Amino acid sequence: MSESKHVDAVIVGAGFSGMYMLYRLRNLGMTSIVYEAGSEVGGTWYWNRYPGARCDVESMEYSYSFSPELEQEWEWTERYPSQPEILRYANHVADRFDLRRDIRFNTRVTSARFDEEARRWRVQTDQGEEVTARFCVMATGCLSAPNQPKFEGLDEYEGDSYHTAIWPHEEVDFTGKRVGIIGTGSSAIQSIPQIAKQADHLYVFQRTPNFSMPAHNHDLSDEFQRSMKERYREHRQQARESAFGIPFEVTEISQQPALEVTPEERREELKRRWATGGATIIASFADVLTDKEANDLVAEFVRERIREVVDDPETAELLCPDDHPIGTKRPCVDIEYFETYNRDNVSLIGVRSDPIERITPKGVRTGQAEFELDAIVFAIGFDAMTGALLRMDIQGRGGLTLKEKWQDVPHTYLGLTVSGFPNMFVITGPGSPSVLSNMMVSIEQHVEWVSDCIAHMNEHGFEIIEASADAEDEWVQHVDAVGKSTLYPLANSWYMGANIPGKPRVFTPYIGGVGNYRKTCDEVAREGYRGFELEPERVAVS
Ligand code: NA7
Repeated sequence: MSESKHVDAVIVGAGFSGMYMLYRLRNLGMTSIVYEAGSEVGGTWYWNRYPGARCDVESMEYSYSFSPELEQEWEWTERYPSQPEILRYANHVADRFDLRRDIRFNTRVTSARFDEEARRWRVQTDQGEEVTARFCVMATGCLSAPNQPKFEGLDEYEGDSYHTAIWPHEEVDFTGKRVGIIGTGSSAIQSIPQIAKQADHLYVFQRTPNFSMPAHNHDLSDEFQRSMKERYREHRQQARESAFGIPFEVTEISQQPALEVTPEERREELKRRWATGGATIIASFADVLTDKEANDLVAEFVRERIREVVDDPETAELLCPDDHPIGTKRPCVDIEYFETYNRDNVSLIGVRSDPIERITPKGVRTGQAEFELDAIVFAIGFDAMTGALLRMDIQGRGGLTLKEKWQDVPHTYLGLTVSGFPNMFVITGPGSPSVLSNMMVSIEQHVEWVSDCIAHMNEHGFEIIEASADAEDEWVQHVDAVGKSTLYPLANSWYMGANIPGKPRVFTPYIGGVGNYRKTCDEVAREGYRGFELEPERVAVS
């Protein structure tokens, strides 16, 4: 092991969070090292290169706002940006702000331990590097620890297998192949129409059907971009103050309860939202996410659309979601997903009634049938929100590990900090709006809050900041109470940790709204970092 080096901050991850954190800390005159497991920047958009991968937030919203020059000069091409375009953007940002010189690629952080005596984090990597740092910023992403397939017999499978979240860099050609895809979450819903166009036959193994709305994706006209750029500042401000990090003019969250309008008015509104495309239908009435009756009306409208599009009534019924309120699992946004089931070369296999028993050398076996496949695509999601953090050995005061601390509930204060883990920050951590929002807006808010906090500490001679246990408990209770006031806990979703066996069942993100959350964070800072303990620098004794 080489002699350990010291920096002001270690940042784990070079996605949009890590890159901006590096930029901000550099502006404070601080030294940082960013460790990145991938060979390039981009995080989520570096790994998830499966066919059809695309963001479900519109491109002109899903971008950094911190640099007016960047936002004016960058040209987006489509309403919803494709993965290659977002990755190009991430690379452009890295070049434009000369970020790469502080990023160590192909390097995974294995452990981060707080040395109480030295008041430093000791960080180790899988490349044998060790570095000490005053601050440790976890910019590890919410959907970055893939859920690994655990099917019996997988080792003996003779065909090719892929995971949507670890897609190869070279092109995968399914031409002439019998392909199986397991899962019907967002990744599958985006890739199925694309794979179906190539494969000889595509078998979709669906356990739980999902709600999906048409993207109505299209090229962006120069005129639209120009007019948007003229009012970008105001637009961004609206996004920051909104519920989901998307400007009101785009989401238009209705203030009206669904049952307070006539059935005709309700239908008109739902039709209008459906025609607009994207997940806006969830915001069609004020109570869609809080009142089951209101939710049922919207859900039934979407089921009707599925029955309208899919020719075979049995397939259509199997595709109709029935086990969770609409919006309580991340709504999917698709391009011709349901239409794809009208192709002759696509078969939907319901594995809720007839579960997958094992993978055989030749394919997939359910209780009732065997499917011979040349390739299997696992679109089975992620150990979301806490997975990427818990696969590192993170130790705070007294050797307490984050795994122990989060055994029952992922305790955080504001989703940003953890009591017992001084000078460690988590970007878009559990207990913050993160995945319930436009991630770019939440990332910028967190990074700015953290860098302002560090600037405050430097200015006032504080060496250590740590969330108090009381403030943390109060926050955890608040996140839980707000979650329970909605329909979200009714779904077996990855928001609830329900997709990973043994994971605690708690509603992990904060649904209080991006704008309200920002106000709380700003208040905390204004009140001298309420709920935090700040320790001054130690005076050297000669
Ligand atoms: P998701 O949304 O977690 O979807 C995973 C899918 O895989 C889902 O349909 C699961 O069915 C299915 N799955 C998982 N394990 C199995 C097994 N063992 N057998 C059959 N089916 C299985 O992940 P995505 O990658 O699609 O999307 C994650 C987020 O990324 C998305 O919400 C966007 O925000 C971006 P289940 O529902 O558990 O029955």
